[in-house]
Amino acid sequence: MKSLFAFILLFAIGIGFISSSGCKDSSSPNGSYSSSPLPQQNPPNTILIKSFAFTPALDTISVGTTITWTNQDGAAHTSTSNSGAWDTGSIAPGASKTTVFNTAGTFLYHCTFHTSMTGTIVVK
Ligand SMILES: [Cu+2]
Repeated sequence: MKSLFAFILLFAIGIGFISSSGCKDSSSPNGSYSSSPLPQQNPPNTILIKSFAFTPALDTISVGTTITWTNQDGAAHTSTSNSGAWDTGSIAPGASKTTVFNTAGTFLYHCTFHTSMTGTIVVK
């Protein structure tokens, strides 16, 4: 599942690269074109749990976004809202869980097993 996702991401980046190259070739002679922002290492709707940390620790998403929590650690973790808005329960090493954010706001969360692990989701 994880490798499939990485494949799709790389594929999407590849398509973007090819199409932007094509645009550049066929654009006006002055060569002015807007460059696209650098791709992030992982999509903003996926939060990696790695080395006892949430990455990105601060994520800004749109209302209705589904966040996938992917645990790449050797230990189980949770994503638990400080206000009780959600609780994934234990996410085993290598496993993923999802949470849908349908309410705008700023949400702080933590791991119930390791309370020093914290993160923030901003839903706009
Ligand atoms: Cu944890």
